[in-house]
Amino acid sequence: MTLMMSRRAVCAGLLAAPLIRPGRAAASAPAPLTARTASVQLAPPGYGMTKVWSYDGSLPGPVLRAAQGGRLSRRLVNELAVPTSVHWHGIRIDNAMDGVAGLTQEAVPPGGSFDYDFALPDAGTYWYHAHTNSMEQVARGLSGALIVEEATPPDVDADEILMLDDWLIDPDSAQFYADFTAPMMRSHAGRMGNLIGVNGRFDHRLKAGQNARLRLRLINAANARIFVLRLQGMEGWTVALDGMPLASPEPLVEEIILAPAQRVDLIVDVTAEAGTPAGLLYAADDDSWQALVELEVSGRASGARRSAPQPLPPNPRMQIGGLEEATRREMRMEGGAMRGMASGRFEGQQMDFQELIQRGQFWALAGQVGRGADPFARYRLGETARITFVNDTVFPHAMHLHGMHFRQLSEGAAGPMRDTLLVMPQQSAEIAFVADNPGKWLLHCHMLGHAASGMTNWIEVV
Ligand SMILES: [Cu+2]
Repeated sequence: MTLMMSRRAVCAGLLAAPLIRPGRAAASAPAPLTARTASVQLAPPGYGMTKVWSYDGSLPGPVLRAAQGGRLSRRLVNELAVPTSVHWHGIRIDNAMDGVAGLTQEAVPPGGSFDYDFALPDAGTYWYHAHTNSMEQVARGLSGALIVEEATPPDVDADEILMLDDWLIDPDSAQFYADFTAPMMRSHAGRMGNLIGVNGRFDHRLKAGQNARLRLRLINAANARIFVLRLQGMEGWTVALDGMPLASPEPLVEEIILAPAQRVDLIVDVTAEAGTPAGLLYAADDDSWQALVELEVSGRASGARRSAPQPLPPNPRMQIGGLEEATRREMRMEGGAMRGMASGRFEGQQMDFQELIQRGQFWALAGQVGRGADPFARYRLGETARITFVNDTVFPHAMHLHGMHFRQLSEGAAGPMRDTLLVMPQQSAEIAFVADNPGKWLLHCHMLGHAASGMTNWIEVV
């Protein structure tokens, strides 16, 4: 089922209002961030409005901006009819502020509020989203961008946030398909949308002149979709992944693969001449390349391209020492359609796959189905940890660690620092991180239907 898309008409925008927060805690009550219902024109003109769950009435929620080294302070006000909480994805955060209902805080009941207030050690592109029944709440719209600004930002003509998402909408009613527990989706690749868009719009557009230099901050906010992307009429570099700067900008020569929850910061130059096609393309389900963001090129920003960009300034604590002495553990990923598993531990009991399916569970991480009473591992504060994900399923999974960034180890070399790693079917991937943030941290698949049906575990740093 697909929605007919029309790019002709441009309807009223739902632009997220930038919000500048001072770099220190306010003495008075923090500014509210209100979770509430709203109606937005998500589908193309001709379709009705869609009822969404929003932050502050917009989809995505407002862009939150703050300076590196400062604090973010927001009062979540819950005007929804269900409990909720906010996770600040990728922030190396105080554990009490991590927003995981049932692990780091109690969910905020309808009519309740919760004050989030935390330090921002790292500059970069982050995002925030619901972490109570996140499978449904994120799909209904509860997410937004969180930008932590460098003291000296790179020299660009424009800094654009591109929040990629997809929505599963009934074309007759323009409302979300409300079966969020559909076993077919949970046991396969997850809830895929039939409407794809950026910043809450199916026809998000940019404008620039030839030779303009843009910083593009891509955020994959989709429940399950892995975006495969290509630039058209632009050339450039990857400068950061999951918020963390690369040691040196990497020329963009291949497709960009962005798994759910991952971010990539690009610095690109517009090479297209005025009036020629440009923008960001994505690989559609039928393998054709489709426009995701159209860039309208008019005039020239300058007579020639600039020289290659400098790396972004590094964030603190990006070194991972002690790899040889590190504790090594293996996390086997099991279950799902076409493979299944013999058994797993769910709510304290060992169950075979059929029993698990009857309880709506399809996946296991290290034999554990869903978050158990005991963590996958306990680490001493400051120790270096190594975990090998062994994907024994026929689906890719985007593994996300809360509270700390890691590096992937391959053939002895440590890759870029990330918080979410795509582990392909029948493959293994080893990560290493310094357990330098005390508390209880979720380690889960960010295909949210998988997380809700077994692929959620946790670690503890003490
Ligand atoms: Cu998964």
